[in-house]
Amino acid sequence: MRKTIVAGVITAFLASFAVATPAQAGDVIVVPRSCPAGYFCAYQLADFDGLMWKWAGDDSNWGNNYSGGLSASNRATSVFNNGTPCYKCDHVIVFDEAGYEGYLGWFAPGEAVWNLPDYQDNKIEAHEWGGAVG
Ligand SMILES: [Ca+2]
Ligand SMILES: [Ca+2]
Repeated sequence: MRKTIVAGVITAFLASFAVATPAQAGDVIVVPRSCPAGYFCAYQLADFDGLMWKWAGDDSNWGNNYSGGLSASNRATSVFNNGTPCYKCDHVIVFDEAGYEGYLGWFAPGEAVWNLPDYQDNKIEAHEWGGAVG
């Protein structure tokens, strides 16, 4: 009986830990249906929430792309690459500054990041489609 109680406590502890832990590789992320096929979408808040900006092509300056009266520049906290698979043109490369300056990384086709890491969060100001970098 005592062993059963201890096991129950451990299970409860692990369950609470799992809930508090951010999404990890292998977790199922429910990608946003609001992002049309063929588009790269950026969201104002984590978990694909808040305002959304979307692009089918490249954009060297997010400063003139508005949603809800706000430009996309330095506002993306989650992103979804819903691009159509194609050779060396389905990855989204993102930049810290307009004019494709300040490389920040890339997102593979189908990749959905529900909460960008600090070095990308609220920093993206331009993107272009291409192949994987590095
Ligand atoms: Ca633009
Ligand atoms: Ca920036």
